[in-house]
Amino acid sequence: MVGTMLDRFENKSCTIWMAGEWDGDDEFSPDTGVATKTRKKTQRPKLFKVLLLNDDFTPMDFVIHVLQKFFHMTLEHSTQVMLNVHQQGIGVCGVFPHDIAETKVRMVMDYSRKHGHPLQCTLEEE
Ligand code: TYC
Repeated sequence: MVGTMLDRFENKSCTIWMAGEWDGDDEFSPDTGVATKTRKKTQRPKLFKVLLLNDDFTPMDFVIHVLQKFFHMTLEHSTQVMLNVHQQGIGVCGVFPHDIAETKVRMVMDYSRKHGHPLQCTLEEE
């Protein structure tokens, strides 16, 4: 007999039923109980650029400060990024999964409003 089934073992005091299968030579192989279900590989999360927009009113020093505070940039790097946004109109502060990018945008916007500056920050899928 071949196939998955329950086998019955008798001993003096009870009957034990085991899950397993019979092979062609009348050998019974009990199930080991180890789950072997295959799973899909985890997918990489979509990434989003956090963008800073230029305006005519936000002080350069404040933009540099924001880049250091929220994007952990050095003074040199934050100055470069700020000047790039100032000249090109837009620039990337960093690339993150969606929830982190969204949080960064909200924190930069809230902080800028709190300090009375119109600095704009947004996100865009990579
Ligand atoms: N253009 C601003 C100024 O001349 C400086 C600035 C740079 C503002 C980058 C916003 O994202 C910005 N004071």
